[in-house]
Amino acid sequence: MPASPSHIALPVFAIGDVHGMRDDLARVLAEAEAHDAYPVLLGDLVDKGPDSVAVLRMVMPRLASGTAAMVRGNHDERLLKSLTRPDGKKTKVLLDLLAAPDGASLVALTARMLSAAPYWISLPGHLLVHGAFHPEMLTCLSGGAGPGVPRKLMAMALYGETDGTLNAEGFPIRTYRWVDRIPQGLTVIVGHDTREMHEPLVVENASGGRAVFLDTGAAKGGRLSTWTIRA
Ligand SMILES: [Mn+2]
Repeated sequence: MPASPSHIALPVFAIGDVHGMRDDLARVLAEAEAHDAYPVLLGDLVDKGPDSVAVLRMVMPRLASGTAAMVRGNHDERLLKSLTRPDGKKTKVLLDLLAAPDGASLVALTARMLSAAPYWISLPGHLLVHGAFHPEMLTCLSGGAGPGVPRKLMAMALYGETDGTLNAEGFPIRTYRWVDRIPQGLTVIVGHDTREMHEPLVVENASGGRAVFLDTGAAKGGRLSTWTIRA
């Protein structure tokens, strides 16, 4: 398994998809601090909820100082694209950022933060990724960050696993065959999919690998959940 990012110390507080829920994020960051735990956000910081800009303001200094980490979600990726392609579509979050008194610097700092965000983070016995796991994430020399991450793994990390078909609303149908490919002894923690409201869903496969679905529907009528990885 690739080495863990050296600045991340256990215990870790994995934090599900925040989706602009500023007050919920403030609460769980305070909880992490009270437990002396290191916060790792599972991605999708923005969109849906009331204040994505406040969420970015809360997360940025922590990431910059190395006192928190994040993996990249599809909503973060979409925002990054809208920040770095001036001729592209302006998302609501980009317009909100630009409307702030310090808009220009906020845009630059957000772009820097999101472009540095890895696609997954490996910790002892755990892998944290927004969408879905692929076994090659365990041996990929990129360690989950930077331009060396293969496209296939990027897509799994950001969007999860799909079977190429669409549902009645035109969205790709998500599949979970990847859960069966988690090796024994590994716990994969993902966001992205609201499998259960309120409490994380834990699924164990036949080999003893585990998936934890941590998105419990913050900004979608559920709550923001955390999962503690102990030393
Ligand atoms: Mn997502």
